[in-house]
Amino acid sequence: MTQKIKNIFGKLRLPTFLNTRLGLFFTLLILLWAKTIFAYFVEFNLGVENLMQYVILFINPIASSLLILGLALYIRSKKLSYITMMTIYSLLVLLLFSNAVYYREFTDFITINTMLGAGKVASGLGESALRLFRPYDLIYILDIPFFILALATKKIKMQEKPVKARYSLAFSAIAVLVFTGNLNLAESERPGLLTRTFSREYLVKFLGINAFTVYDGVQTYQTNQIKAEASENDLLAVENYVDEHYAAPDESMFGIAEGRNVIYVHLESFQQFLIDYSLVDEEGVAHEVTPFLNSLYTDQSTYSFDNFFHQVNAGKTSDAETLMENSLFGLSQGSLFTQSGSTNTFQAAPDILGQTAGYTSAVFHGNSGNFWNRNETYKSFGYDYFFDENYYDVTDDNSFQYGLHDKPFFEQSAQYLEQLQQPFYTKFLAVSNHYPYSDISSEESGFPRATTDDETINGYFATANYLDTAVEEFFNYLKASGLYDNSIIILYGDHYGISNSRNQDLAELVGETSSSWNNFDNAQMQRVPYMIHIPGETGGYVNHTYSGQVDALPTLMHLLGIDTSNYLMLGQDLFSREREELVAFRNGSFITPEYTSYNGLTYYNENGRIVTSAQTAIQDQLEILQNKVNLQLSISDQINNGDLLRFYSDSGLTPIDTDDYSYLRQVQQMQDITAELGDASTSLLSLNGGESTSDLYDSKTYQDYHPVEVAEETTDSSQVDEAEEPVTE
Ligand code: GP9
Ligand code: MN
Repeated sequence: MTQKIKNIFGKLRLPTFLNTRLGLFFTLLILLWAKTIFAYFVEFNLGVENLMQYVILFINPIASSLLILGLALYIRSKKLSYITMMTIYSLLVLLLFSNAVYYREFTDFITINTMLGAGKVASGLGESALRLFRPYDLIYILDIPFFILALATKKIKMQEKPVKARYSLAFSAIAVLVFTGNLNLAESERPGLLTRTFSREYLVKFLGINAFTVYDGVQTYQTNQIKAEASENDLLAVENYVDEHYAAPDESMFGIAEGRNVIYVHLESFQQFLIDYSLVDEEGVAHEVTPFLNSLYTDQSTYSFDNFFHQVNAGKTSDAETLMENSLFGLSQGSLFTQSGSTNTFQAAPDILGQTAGYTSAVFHGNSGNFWNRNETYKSFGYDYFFDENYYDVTDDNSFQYGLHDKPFFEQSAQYLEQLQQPFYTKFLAVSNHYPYSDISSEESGFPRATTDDETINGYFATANYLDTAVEEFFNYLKASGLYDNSIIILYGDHYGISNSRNQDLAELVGETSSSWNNFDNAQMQRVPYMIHIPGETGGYVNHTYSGQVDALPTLMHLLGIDTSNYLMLGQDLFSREREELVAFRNGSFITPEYTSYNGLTYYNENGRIVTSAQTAIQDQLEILQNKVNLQLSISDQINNGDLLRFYSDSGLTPIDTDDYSYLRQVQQMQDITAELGDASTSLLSLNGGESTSDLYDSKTYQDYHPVEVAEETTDSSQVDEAEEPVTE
C-alpha cells in the first residue's frame, strides 16, 4: 500500500522548506488564509462597504489561525507535534468548509447551538444536502489527504528538532497583537460589535469564522450555565408577580377586533415627536413630515397613545419585538434574540394566536434573516413564515446596509400576504428610516433636509417622510384588496431615531433651547407612536395613559377577545381601568404622569424641575415606584435568563418544537396548504378566484408625487451622510 502511494507521488519534487516544522507550519497557515479569503468572496455575502473593511477582512483570518495552529509548535515530540498540527489544520478547514456549505442553504453561519443539533440539520436537509456540494469544494479539502500521505510516505520529512520555545512564544504574541489590532479596527468600524452581536455576518466580517465560533461558544456556555441552575421553583415568584400585577380588560373593549387579521407595521426609529410635526425649510415654508400617519393618528377608527414609551436597550429593534410580542423585557446586556432566541421557550403572540384561535403567522423583513438571529428566534415565537431578503428582489439601487427600502418592501410583500390563510397575524418590519438617514435614492429625494450641525438629524425627516408614504401606499393596497376591512392594523415606533447624544442639536427644532436641554428632555424624547387602527370603529381617540411596549401584548390579546390571565405577561392592558401608570426603562429609570426619574435624577413632569432630597414624602413615594420598577425588570430577567417558561404549563399551550418550522421553501408550503384546503382555503388569493392582487398595488416615487417641487430643487449631492456610527445608534 505505502509502496503504491509512493509510486503515485513518484518523482514529485516538493520544496525542501516543507521538511522543516516551521516550513510546513507557514505553508498550512498561508493555505488556511487563502481558503478563508476565497470563502469570504465566493461563498459569503458579507456586505463589505469600504476599504477599511477590506483591510479587516484580509487580516482577520491570520490572527486566530496563527494562534491556534501555533499550539502545535510548542510540542517537542516530533510525531505528536506533526499530528497535532495536521489535526488542528484539518479541524479549522472543516469549520470553514462546513460554514461555506451551510451558508449555501441557510444564508447563515453555524452556531454552537446548530452544531449541538447537527443531526437535526442534516436530517432536515435530507437528500438536498448533496445538492449543496460543488465541484470546486475539492479546493477546500484536497490538500489534507495530500499532506497526510506525503508525511506518511516521508515525501515530506518530519524534522526531529523542535521549534525553539521563544519562537513559538513570539508567534503567539504576534497573534495576540494582530488580534487586538483587528478588534480595535473592528470596534471603530462597528461600535458595539461584541456587546450587541446583532448579526453573525458582521461578526464574521470583522473577526473571522474562528473567532466568531469561539465567541459564540463562550456565550452559549454562559447562557446555558444560568439555565442549568434554574428550576421550576423559580416560577413561584414570577407567578405571584403576574397575578398581583394582572389588569382585567375593560369590557367595552374586550373582543372588539375578534377574529380579525392582525397587521403590525413596525415604524423603524420613529419617535412620537414626528407626529404632527412640520419641518420649516430655509425659505420658511413648513413641510408636514408624515401627513398620512398624522391623519391616522386622529382618525375615528384609531386608538392612539401619546404617552407611550419604548423600553429597549442594546437589542434595539429585537428588544422592541421581544417587548411587543412577549410582554417581557429584553436583557440588561446584549439581545435576548441573539443570546437565547434559538433555545428559550417563549409564549409569544403568534404562538398564542396560532394555538388558541387558528391564526397563521408571518413576518416580513427585507434584510438578512440572521440579523438579530431572527431566523431562529421567530421559530421559537411560533411564526409559521418569515419572509426575509431571500424572498425579495433586492438590488444595490433599492436597498441599503439594513436591507430593502420600504416602498418596494411593502409592495413586494403583497404576493406573499395574499397567500396566507386568514385570519393571519403579520408583522412588517420597515427599515428605511434607520440611521444614517441618507437619501433613499435620487428619485426619492426632494423632501427638505433640516439644517442643524448634525447631518444625522438633518436627514431624519426625509426618511420619515418616505416611510410615511410607503405606509400610505400599503394602506391603499389593503383597502383595494379588501383585506383592510377585516383587519386590525397596529403601528408602533421601535425606539428613538435620534440618540440622546444628538438631542442638543435637535432642541431648537422641537421648540427648546440646546443650552437648557437636560436628561428630563432626553427622557421625554423616548416616546414612540402606538396606534391601533380598527377599520369600522368610530370611537377612536388619543389616549394619554403612561405606558410602554411591554403593555402591547395584553392590550392586543384583549381586543382580540383572548383571555390573558393564564399567561405570564409583565405588562398591562392599556384600556384596563386597573392599570398603573408606571413605565420602566430597561436601565431602571422610570416615568409616571407626575415624575420622570432618568439616569439618577427625578423631575416633576409639570415643570421639569428636580425633586430634591429634602422633599421626603415624595422621596418615599419615589422609592416605592423604584422598587416596583426593579421588581418588574428582575422578574423579566428571571424568566429570560432561567428560561422559566419551559417549566410553565398553566397556559395550556403545547410547547413549540422549532424543528417543525422551516423558512426555506415557504411559497411551496403555502401552495400545498391552499391545495389541501381546496374550497375551504381562506387566503385572499383563493377568495379572489386564484387571481393575484399584486396589480392593485400602486407605488410611486417622491418625484412622481411632487413633480414641480423636485424640478425646482436641483439635486444636491452633498446630502449623503457618511458620519461614523456612534455606539448608541
Ligand atoms: C435590521 C433592523 C435594524 O434588520 O431591524 O435593527 P436596529 O439596528 O434598529 O436594532
Ligand atoms: Mn430599530
